[in-house]
Order: sequence, then C-alpha cells, then structure tokens
Amino acid sequence: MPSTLIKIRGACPHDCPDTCGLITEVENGRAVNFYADPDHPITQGWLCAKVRPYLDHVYHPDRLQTPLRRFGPKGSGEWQPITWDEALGEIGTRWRAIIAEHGAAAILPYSYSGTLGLVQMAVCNGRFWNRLGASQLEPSICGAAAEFAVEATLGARRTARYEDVAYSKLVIVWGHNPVSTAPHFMPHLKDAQRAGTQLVVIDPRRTRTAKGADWHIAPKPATDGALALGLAHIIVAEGLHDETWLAAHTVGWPELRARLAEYPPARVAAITGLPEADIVKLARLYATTQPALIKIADGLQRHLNGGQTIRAICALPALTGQYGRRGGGLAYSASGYLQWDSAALNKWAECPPPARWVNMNRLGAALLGEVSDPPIQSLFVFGSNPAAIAPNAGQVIAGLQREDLFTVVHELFMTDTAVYADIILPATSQLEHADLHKAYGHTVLAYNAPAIPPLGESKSNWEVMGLLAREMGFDEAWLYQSADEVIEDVLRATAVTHAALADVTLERLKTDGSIELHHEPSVPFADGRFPTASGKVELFSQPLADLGLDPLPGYVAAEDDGRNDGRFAPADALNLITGAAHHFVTSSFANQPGLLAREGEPFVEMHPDDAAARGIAPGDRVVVENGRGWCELKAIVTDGVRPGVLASPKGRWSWLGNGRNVNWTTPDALGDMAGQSTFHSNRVWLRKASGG
Ligand SMILES: Nc1nc2c(c(=O)[nH]1)N[C@H]1C(S)=C(S)[C@@H](COP(=O)(O)OP(=O)(O)OC[C@H]3O[C@@H](n4cnc5c(=O)[nH]c(N)nc54)[C@H](O)[C@@H]3O)O[C@H]1N2
Ligand SMILES: Nc1nc2c(c(=O)[nH]1)N[C@H]1C(S)=C(S)[C@@H](COP(=O)(O)OP(=O)(O)OC[C@H]3O[C@@H](n4cnc5c(=O)[nH]c(N)nc54)[C@H](O)[C@@H]3O)O[C@H]1N2
Ligand code: SF4
Ligand SMILES: [Mo]
Repeated sequence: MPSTLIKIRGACPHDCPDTCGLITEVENGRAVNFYADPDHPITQGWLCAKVRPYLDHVYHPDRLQTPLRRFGPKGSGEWQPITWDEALGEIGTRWRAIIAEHGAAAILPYSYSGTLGLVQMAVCNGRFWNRLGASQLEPSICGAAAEFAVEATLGARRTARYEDVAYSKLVIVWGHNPVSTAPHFMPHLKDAQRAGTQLVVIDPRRTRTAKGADWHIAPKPATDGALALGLAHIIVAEGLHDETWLAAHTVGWPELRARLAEYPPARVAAITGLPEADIVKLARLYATTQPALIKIADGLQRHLNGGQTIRAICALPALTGQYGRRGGGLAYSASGYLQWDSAALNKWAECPPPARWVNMNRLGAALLGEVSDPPIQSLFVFGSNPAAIAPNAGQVIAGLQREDLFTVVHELFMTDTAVYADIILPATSQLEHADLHKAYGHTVLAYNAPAIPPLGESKSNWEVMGLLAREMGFDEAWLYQSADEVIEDVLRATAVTHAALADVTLERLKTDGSIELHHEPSVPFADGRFPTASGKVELFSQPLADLGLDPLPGYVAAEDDGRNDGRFAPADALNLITGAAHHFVTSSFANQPGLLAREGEPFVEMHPDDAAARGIAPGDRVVVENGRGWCELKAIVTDGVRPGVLASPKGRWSWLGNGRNVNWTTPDALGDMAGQSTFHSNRVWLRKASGG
C-alpha cells in the first residue's frame, strides 16, 4: 500500500525572538522533511542555519531513550537503564525522605530556555513545584536587569514590528547581534539600508551584524551607560533635544539634565576608550537623523552595571522625542503585550506560599552552602544545562558532585549536567509534544502540534509533571490536564484582560497554525501613554529610589576582580565577552556534528597587540584563566576585537572539548538590578598553553 505523507505545523521552541513557524512532513510515523512554514508572517519561508537541519537533532543517535540510574560514583558515566516506574518510585522515595527531614524547600527545580513554550516551560515551571512547596528559582540568567530597567522607565516591554524599520532613517544596534540572534529582523533591516537607512552598531566586537554596518563603534565593555549619558550631554548642550516632548511625556527631566553635566565628551572618551570626535559625531547623527531607532537585546546588560546601562539608553529616545514615532524609539522586547495569566499558570491560590527564592546565577554557591535552612538536598533539572551555561562552572560542578545531593535531569541528551545526575529521564523534542508559543520579538501566536510519536520511552515535561504529581499523591485536576486543556485553560484566563485574545481559540490555532495578535496603537506608545505610575517616561524613578537604587540613569564603573588571588598581574588583565555562537542556541545544538563543523573548534578572538605581548601566534592553543578557573581555546588573532577585549562564544559542551568551557572563568556575582547575571564583566588573563 502506498504510504501517505502528512504535513504537521509547528513552532520553533528555542530561545530566539523570531519563534518561527515550522512544517514537518511525516511518513509512517517518521519525520522525513522539515522546513519553514511559508504562511508564517515572520518566518517568510526560511529557517536559520541552526534549525534547518532539525531532523539531525531529533534523530541524533545520542538521543536518550530510557530512564537511567547511576551506579558508579557521581559523574563516572556508569548507567543502568531502568523503567519509568522504577525511576518515579525512586524519586518519590528520596523526596519523601528529604521532605520529612528538611521540608520541600530542600528541593530545587532548575529550568530555563530549552523550550519557551507555554505548556512545556511556563506551566511546568509553576504548578507542580508550587503544589510541592519546593524552592522557587529566580530566573535571572538572561535579561532580568534589562526587563526591570525598561519596565521601570517605560512601564512595559513593547517593541516596534520588524517591518517598521522601513521607516527608520537611522538604526543604532547597540550591544546586540541580530544576524545570529534575531535573524528574521535582518531582511527588513537590509531592505531599509538599501533604501538609505544608516546603520550604526555599537559592540566591542566586530560581529556579523557590525560587518554590515555603515559605522561600527567599539567601546570598552560595560561603559555604554557613560556613552549614552555623554550623547545626551552633547544633544542637550547643542540644543538638539525636544524640550516640548520632554515636558509633556517625562518625569525627572530637570534632575536628569543636572546629572548630564557630569558627562562631558572628554570624560566619556576617557571612560569608553572612544575618540571624543566620534562621540560628538554620533550624538549629532542620532539627534538629527529621524526617525531613529535604537535596537537592543540582552547581551549588552550582562554586566555588573547592566540595569543602569539600559536606563541610560532608554533616556535617549525620550530626549529626542522618538518614542511613539513609527521607525523611532526603542526596540527591545514584545513580551509586555501578552503576559499569560499568572493564576492560571501557577494555581497559587491552591498551593502553599512560595518557600523561598534561589537565584539561578548562584547555583554553585547555593549547592555548596550559601543556601541553608534547609540546605538544597535535591535538584530537578529540565530544559536547561547549568553545568555548561551557568557562571562559575567550577563551583556548579563541585555542587553537582555532592554525594548527598539527589539530582534528577530530564533531558534529550547526555549533557554536561546529565553526567552528574542520579536519575536521568528521557525528554521529547518539539516534534514529539504539543505546545503554544508566543514570541518575544513579535506578536504572532503559534500552535505546535506533535508531528511524530515520542522517541523510545521519552516523555514531555508536562507529562513528567503529571507523573511526579501522581507519585507524590496530589489530586488537583489541574496537574493532570492534557497539553491542549492547559492551553485552553490559560487562554481563557488570559483573554479576560487581553482584548487581542478575544477571538483566539485552540480550535482556530489548530486550523490556522499561527495567529497574529494586533495591538493598539500598533506603534508602541504612539498614544503618548506609558503604563508607569505617572503615565510618563520615568527618567526619575521613585520605585527604584524606594529599592535603594539610583533613581536617575547613571554610570558606575563596576569591574570584576577576576578573583585574583595574587597569581596574576592586574595590568595584564583582559575582559572576556562570551556572547551567542552563530550555530548554537547557548548549548543547544552544540552536540550536532554538522553544526559543530561549521562553528569550528572552540576559539578565542584577541587583538594582535594583546597576542604579540604574550607571544601568541594565530592558531596557538591558549589558556584563558582567572582565580575562578581556566579553559583552553584556539587563538584567533584579529582586529575585530578592541585591545583589552577577548571574545569567545558561549555554549560549548565541556565533555565534547577539553573538559572545560568559558564558564569556568565567568563570575557568579550579581548585577545592579533584578539579580542579573554578569557573564561579560569577566576579568581574565591569557597565556600560551604549555606545549601549545
Ligand atoms: N545563534 C544564536 N542565537 C541566539 C542565542 C545563541 O546562543 N546563538 N542565544 C539566545 C539567547 S539565550 C539570547 S538572551 C539572545 C541574546 O541576543 P544578543 O543580545 O543579540 O546576543 P549576545 O551575543 O548575547 O550579545 C550581543 C552582543 O553584545 C556584545 N556586548 C557584550 N558586552 C557589551 C558591552 O558592554 N557593550 C556593548 N556595546 N556590547 C556588548 C557582545 O559582543 C555581543 O556581540 O540571543 C538568542 N539567540
Ligand atoms: N558564558 C556565557 N554563558 C551564558 C550566557 C552568556 O552570554 N555567556 N548566556 C546565558 C543566557 S542569555 C541564557 S538564556 C542561558 C541559556 O541556558 P539554558 O537555558 O540552559 O539553554 P541551553 O543551553 O539551550 O540548554 C537547554 C537544554 O534543554 C534541553 N531541552 C530542550 N527541550 C527540552 C524539553 O522539552 N524538555 C527538557 N526536559 N529538556 C529540553 C536541551 O537538550 C538543552 O540541553 O545561558 C546563559 N549562559
Ligand atoms: S532559532 Fe530563531 S531563527 Fe532559528 S528557526 Fe528558531 S525561531 Fe527561527
Ligand atoms: Mo538568554
């Protein structure tokens, strides 16, 4: 009998603002073709280099297919396949004993961005763990400070539609690399450039995005706050600001104006390492080329002073009256348009109050005793790979090696983290489970229908939550809904406060695949209303003052000390930046041979002067190190990074490389707002590897 080919529509679950529409063609239960949904308005029929070969990811020979129990010492890699019943029974037995001795707060779930789905991520982060009374994880590894700073200043995260860049005469992409990290913005930007839009990129590294710019400006890392205030200083000194707009739409302008006196061009040049003339030129360009769009993401703020940096940048479109103009303003995130109803996600009303919050950036320290009373006795990891992606990896791994820590990892692959588990549970891929996706770059909602049956005995996150709930004897119906019932439940609850969802039903999502939600006004803040307490742009923020933070945008020189224990000469320190790799999404896909080949072996970029001073030649093996740890990389010598700066992409798996990746050096100190990670405030020293 001839087999039939069926087409299933889905959505990309990965941590990327584009949330593309996908089509999987299935024959006899096996996915045979995979490509972009031509009808999805953002995707426009093409996928990025990472996800195009997705079937190699789904059918990777290393996919975990059964639950495993460790039988050798922790991390020894000795595993015995067990049944789901055995795995769940063992988890239940261990947890009941831990709860009896320490309380459920001794159990910590750790998850982040393996998938961004409503069901498999948002609801799985909430319901079961809240019912259990487990510790809560503070989700601060990515963009917490920027989210906090933008909301404090503008009231909400809203962003222009990608295609509206056609109206921009000037675009400043500031500490963001959309060629790699928001690829579907790029064709719109390229079209605008062809029509005459000028592009400025501000980044210490000449990224793929910077290579396509009219002007690449490379400041010293973490000095962007001073740069923004310096630009503001010049704009005001030259009378290029919009006094009328400021008077009508902001609070705190007089106070900010007084502060700007502290940022004359000469001082800003000294702080940023940029020529004074460039700062003046950029200020004039920004203030006189309108509409002018500033586009940021999260890499820029992964510094000790990241929150204030974003506050200072947010002030610029206010100063020039660019908020609310099509083609102007700030492009950051669309997340503020649609926030899932928290009660429906979390079911707080029927759960014990939150036990306590553990900052995910402090995982190593938390496991090693920083969190006590009760100490963390069990860790349940899903949708994240903390041994590879969390800062200060040496501490994280020391924590994971604790013999008395009961660690369960729910994963598709034997990751750096799974290696340290007591029990591993096999997880489904996006092609094997249902979900609903909103995006952080746009407002298209997309349903992901399961295309193929789960591989082997793998199960989805939400299915596992139900099994854990049964094991723990919970009987609330909302722990046992199907994925579709969860979607209906959350959609219904969220529609009460979101008019855009009024006619969105699961049925329609299933038929249409994706639905574009329309918000009024379509240009953010075009109605002149900002959802802050004052209804205006809060240049002065009373809520920040109440938290003991600087209520005005400011710049603080905050540098990591590299935990220098006296072994390293302070004058030789360099700043290591570890942003996105083009072919991986953090550590996802960094085990896929085709993508690994395209990315090449783990490398670090350095300026020729810094290489020469250390006797390093291109291609040499080098050690990047500080008091926290070290890792070995291949030297790329290039003027694409400024002197004093090293760049090495994040996401490498340690056990596929040298046993260590860049996070052995990164700091687990917290930033100035919202417990933010500070990966890029990383002071390191560089030397040729012995024998390299
Ligand atoms: N291909 C790919 N795409 C991804 C990811 C990935 O790993 N790979 N990760 C996803 C995730 S989790 C996120 S949060 C987003 C992040 O998206 P982006 O923020 O665009 O990506 P990053 O590379 O983290 O950071 C952007 C740039 O910030 C620069 N930078 C660092 N410090 C400073 C500074 O002090 N000043 C200035 N001006 N620039 C600085 C870095 O050099 C880098 O080029 O991307 C998502 N998309
Ligand atoms: N040095 C350095 N480190 C960084 C950063 C940096 O800039 N520099 N950036 C940080 C940022 S912005 C982020 S967001 C984090 C991201 O860090 P993570 O959130 O840990 O993201 P990934 O590395 O993609 O790992 C996700 C894991 O989830 C698994 N997974 C995927 N889908 C599912 C599923 O449905 N169920 C289960 N159970 N598992 C699944 C994948 O196999 C993968 O191993 O990394 C941070 N790490
Ligand atoms: S990672 Fe981003 S660009 Fe690539 S397919 Fe997914 S959503 Fe689209
Ligand atoms: Mo992120």
